[in-house]
Amino acid sequence: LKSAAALGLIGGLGASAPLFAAARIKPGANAALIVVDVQNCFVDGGTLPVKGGAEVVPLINKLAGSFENIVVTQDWHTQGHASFASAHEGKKPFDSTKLSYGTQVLWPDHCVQGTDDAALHKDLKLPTAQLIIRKGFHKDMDSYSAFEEADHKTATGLAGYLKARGVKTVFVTGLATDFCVAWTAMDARKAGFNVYVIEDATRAIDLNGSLAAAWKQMSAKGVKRIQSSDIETV
Ligand code: VGL
Ligand code: ZN
Repeated sequence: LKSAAALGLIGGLGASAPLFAAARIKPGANAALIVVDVQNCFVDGGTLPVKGGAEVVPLINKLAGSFENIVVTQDWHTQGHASFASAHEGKKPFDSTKLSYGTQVLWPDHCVQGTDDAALHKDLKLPTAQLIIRKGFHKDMDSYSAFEEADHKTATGLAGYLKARGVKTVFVTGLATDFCVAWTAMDARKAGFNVYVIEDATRAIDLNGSLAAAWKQMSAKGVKRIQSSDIETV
């Protein structure tokens, strides 16, 4: 028989309290929260709404209090951008096409530079965020990832910025889980960071099974999947 101590029965825990709480993650000075594309375009009323997109806002606002380093991204397209179906004769939104760098899903016109649609969600409160990375601004190339554009060569500079500031671990949140969040998380691994995706602080587009595929690819690359309750709040 195990001792009462080994069973966790010491210390006056009430019957309803868990004997051992799961260890929570305390992000340190070398951790950064990356908030991906929480913009009007990706919530209801926007041009490419993600189901439940606005629900991530209060969670991200709360998580922000646990991080010294916060980076925000904005999808920031030119008018007539190559990722827009409207730029391709005979194509409809959610069709695909081949571009110089590979297959490109075609989207409704969205997140055009300087429009209200491309602005950050008005309830996002990240007063301590230090950097906003805008991406997808080359007319002929998309950039789901905050680290590399779709040719997998053109850097955004984010890896260098984070490394120069001593960041070793990133926690990725925002929209959409299966596109910009997933590509950002996988490229962060490629750049050598420890990477967590905080699942409940993301929402997905889920186009033809893209969400399940994204989790599979992320997991294969060593991206860890956690919930916001796994982070110690301050
Ligand atoms: C995104 C599709 C097109 C995203 C951006 O933020 O996940 N998805 N542009
Ligand atoms: Zn886009």
